[in-house]
Amino acid sequence: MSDSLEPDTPAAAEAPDNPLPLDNTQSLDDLSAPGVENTVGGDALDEDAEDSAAEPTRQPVLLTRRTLLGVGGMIIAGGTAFALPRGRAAAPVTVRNAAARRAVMAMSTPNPVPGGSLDPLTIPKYVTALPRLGVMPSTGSASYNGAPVDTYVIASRQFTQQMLPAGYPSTTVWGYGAPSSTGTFHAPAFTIEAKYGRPVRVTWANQLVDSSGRYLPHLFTVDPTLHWANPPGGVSGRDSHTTFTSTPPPYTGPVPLVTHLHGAHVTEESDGYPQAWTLPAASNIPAGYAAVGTVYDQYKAEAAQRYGVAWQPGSSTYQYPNDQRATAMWYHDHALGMTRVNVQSGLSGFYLLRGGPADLPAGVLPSGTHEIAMVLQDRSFNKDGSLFFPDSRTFFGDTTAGGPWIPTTDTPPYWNPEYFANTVAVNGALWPVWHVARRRYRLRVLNSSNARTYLLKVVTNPLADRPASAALPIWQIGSDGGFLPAPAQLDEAIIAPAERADLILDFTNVPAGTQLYLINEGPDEPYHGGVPNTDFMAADYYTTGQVMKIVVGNSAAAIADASVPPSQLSLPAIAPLGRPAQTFGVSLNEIDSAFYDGAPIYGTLGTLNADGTANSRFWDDPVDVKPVAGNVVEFDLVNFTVDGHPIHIHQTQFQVVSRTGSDGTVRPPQPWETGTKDTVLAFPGETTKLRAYFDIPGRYVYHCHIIDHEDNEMMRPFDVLP
Ligand SMILES: [Cu+2]
Repeated sequence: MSDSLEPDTPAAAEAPDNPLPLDNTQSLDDLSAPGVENTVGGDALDEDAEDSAAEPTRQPVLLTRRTLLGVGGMIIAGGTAFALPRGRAAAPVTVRNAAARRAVMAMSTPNPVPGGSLDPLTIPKYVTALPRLGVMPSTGSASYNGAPVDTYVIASRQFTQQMLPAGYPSTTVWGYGAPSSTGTFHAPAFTIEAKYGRPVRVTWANQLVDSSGRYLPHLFTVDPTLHWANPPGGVSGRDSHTTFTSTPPPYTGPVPLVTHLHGAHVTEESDGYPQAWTLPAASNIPAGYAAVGTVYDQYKAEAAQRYGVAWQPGSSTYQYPNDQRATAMWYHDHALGMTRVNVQSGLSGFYLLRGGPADLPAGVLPSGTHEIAMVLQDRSFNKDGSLFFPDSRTFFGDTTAGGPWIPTTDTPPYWNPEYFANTVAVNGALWPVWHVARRRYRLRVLNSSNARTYLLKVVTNPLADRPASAALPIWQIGSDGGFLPAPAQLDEAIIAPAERADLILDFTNVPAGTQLYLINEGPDEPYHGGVPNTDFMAADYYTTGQVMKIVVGNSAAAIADASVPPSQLSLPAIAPLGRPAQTFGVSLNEIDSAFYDGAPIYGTLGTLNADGTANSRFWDDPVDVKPVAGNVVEFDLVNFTVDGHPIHIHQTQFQVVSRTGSDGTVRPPQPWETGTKDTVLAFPGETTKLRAYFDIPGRYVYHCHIIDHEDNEMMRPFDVLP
């Protein structure tokens, strides 16, 4: 299906240069040339040269979450509610003692995270040209309140795609596309291009059926012991937690889907509520199964009343007003208890909103072929090309192998607390190579990974010890909710799951022929802040520590670039939200098994008691967050766990006010967090303060965007009151 993708340049038949042994063809002198004035720390580059020449395989071996679970883990187990002194859970899980760390650094070897049967170290890197995601075709227009609306029909289907390099087997994925044009099906999906002030209406169709119209089972192992969509529960038991008398097999029935547009300002029936799912309109849905989620019919009626649309079986028609700041949103599946497996299968794509008062005039930023959307996803593979996903909790390594599980213990048999894969795909291609000209580019980056936070840096040597020296600054000009108030010049862009980063890379003064690498210094575990190899072990240098190669055009011809240099950009102002009329305290909690020491069995978003202790709340507990429409609302997210959690709130784009450490130190938001956001990293032991404004009454959700957490109780509904 990738034939409709145009590579950024003709598939540059470049020799594989898997950096084993080290690819160090680029002369460091080239980058010390006067042209690269923004290079950070020229002397540090020399350090890298020494490092890479002397001991190119050096990599610290720190203990990871996998080996240290329980050291700083939650103490409470079993019960459905718990209380814990503030800060007690914040003990670091990683080795912070520099001497101890250096002592083990000599043991360096490639250390990919476990995955499928295909060894990631054998996959050649930088042989596939970076795919450019196409534009999702519209089906035309309709009228709403006398004004035009762009219409789309977008289906979810199963198909094969070349994710591994040419010569390897293709991969069966799920993805979105336009049924009128089968070449548009791709994982990640083609981009919806939306215009400010012009609504978009999408009919989202679940077409996970075979050629005979019979439903397709999931690509991955679905755990029926979570609080999940549960179609076999029927109308009375859907969207519930089932009680089992023996450990059930995985669910292999028809798959519920519901699409959420992440970041959208939208009415409730079009938000993709986790219980608004539908099964495909398959010919063989088993008798007694619920075909739709609990609120599907209610929202179907609301959509008919509000927008005059009639939902057909197996689909939902949503309308997006596009009355918010220009930004990069993204659409993905959000079905209750199944989001992690549905998104890992490939169901995500960009939605770019342009124009309006919060956009820049045409020509100011690089555009057209010089603006490129990049979806980052970690994936593991089997030798037959299939995607790997854990089929047992045993994979996580923190329990007795093989169980016992629910109902003998409290531990789900298949769900894993966080999924980290061992390769990095950009726009569906593993470790691509991006050919650029000597000019500026605008990168719209989305982290659509299950649990992985990326710390992106441009370097000359992909195996340089971490933290590596940046060879080129990254200018971040926007985040989740649109442009920042001012450009931020960074060595490293930090992008948590579901976050977006609007970046400018300027190759104008980089010598032709230069080879650069986009690396990832984030951890192969949840990111809880800090410095690579001091506070956590950086991702494996040989696999998930690398993202993409960048080759700067060897043509001497200068390419006309009329875009404004990032340091001179003037970005649209953001009015700060005023004093809050309501405040909500939210506790972030992780509950461990009573049977397996330090083994998490779910996370929760709870309330705070007057004494600062936490109460877990579960998906179906009564709603306790009730902002009134028109109010500015403050959230205090108090993280009682050992992990950083990217917390996402629907309907709104909020402002990050501050983070308060367990020692009482208050920090302002990072420069790249000073715009409006819909997802924020809440670090361990800290209180993250947000201000949000809601103006659409209805039921929405807030949740952790480590989607493995979200799927297992770390999500709550909230009600915006009229
Ligand atoms: Cu989480």
